[in-house]
Amino acid sequence: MHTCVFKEEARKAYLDAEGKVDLAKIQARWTELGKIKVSLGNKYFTPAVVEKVKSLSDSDQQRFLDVMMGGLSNNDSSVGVYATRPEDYDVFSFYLEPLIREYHKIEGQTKQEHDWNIPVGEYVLTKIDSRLEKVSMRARVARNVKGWNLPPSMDKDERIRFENKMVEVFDSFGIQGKYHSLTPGHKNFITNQQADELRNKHYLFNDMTTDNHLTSSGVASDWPHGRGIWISEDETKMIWIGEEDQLRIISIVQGNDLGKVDQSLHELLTGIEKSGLEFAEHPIYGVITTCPTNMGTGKRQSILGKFPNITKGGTDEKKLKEVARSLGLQARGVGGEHSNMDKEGTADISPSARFGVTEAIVTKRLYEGLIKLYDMEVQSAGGNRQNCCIIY
Ligand code: CIR
Repeated sequence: MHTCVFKEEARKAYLDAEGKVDLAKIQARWTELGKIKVSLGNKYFTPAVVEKVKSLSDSDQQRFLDVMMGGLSNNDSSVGVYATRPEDYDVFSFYLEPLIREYHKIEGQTKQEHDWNIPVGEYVLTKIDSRLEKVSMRARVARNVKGWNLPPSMDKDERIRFENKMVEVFDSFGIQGKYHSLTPGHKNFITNQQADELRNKHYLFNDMTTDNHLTSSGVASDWPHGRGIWISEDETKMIWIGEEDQLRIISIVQGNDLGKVDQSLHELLTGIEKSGLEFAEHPIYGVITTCPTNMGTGKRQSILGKFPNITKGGTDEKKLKEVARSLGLQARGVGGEHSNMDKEGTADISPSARFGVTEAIVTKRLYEGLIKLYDMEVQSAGGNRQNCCIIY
């Protein structure tokens, strides 16, 4: 079985005998990785960046190494960097800014705007196909709270303090629900079996120590301390604590009106904000997230659909991914970003853009993309499509 390496161990390969950051060792590893796959973190580790890093303090150099640990430790990284604290986006802007601009295709002066004005009754899936009556619709936003380190550099104590701070919020923010903690000894602790039940319902995130991107970067350190999930009484609103971001705020609605998911999500988000928590926000990039790919709105909105014809019975998921990409959408298996599709071609479809679009535009893009995608599914079925949707 593939074993994952944790940050403290993995980073030793890039230190000198005195424990200081050794830029030559980092350069050698990026060169080696360049023969396998060039991540953005690799591409932007230029001679000018190296010179700049040399002028940083020892502790900032250690931080800089931490930012790159995910990329240095994984042959399959496409991005290869994670922020370790909100300030990294400014302190290391000489490295991260061009990388973010390339990933999000940002040209010229851009500033992230927010707009939660999303109509109910407009983006209705039954308008696309009357059988899309009850569809599993989800939206989530990634959030981190001002004044706290991001998950890659939280220590165990900070993770536990953050979890307890959130429990206070849940006790007072006015939406009925229950918190389930994975932290041993926590008053809301749940057993592994209970956690697996929540995973089977696709509510709770997976054991993070099985993903080398998360372990090597420090995101998964101290697992399972400071991790958990709050679930509303009606099981339509959820909040993850301590995954890739400090908070993932989620709404799940079974239905056909995309605007209703946003309404539910926004209600949850504003409930948290009213409790006095201030989210980390960058003046240009919008919400601050651990992975630069989520910067902007931090919003990911999806539906679960079946595409047995485009995928030829689930055997050609590449085709669905390609078609989706051409429409500005991403298609994933139901078990997360790197999971496979089943024989009915069940896929989670979401717009790819995070930055430079508002929350409202994300919903509009999902709806407009789905019109085209379902049209292509019908065409692939020779005009007679059977399956259409799936409920989770
Ligand atoms: C990579 O660089 O490929 C991984 N760190 C994953 C990047 C995609 N973003 C994400 O999972 N949030």
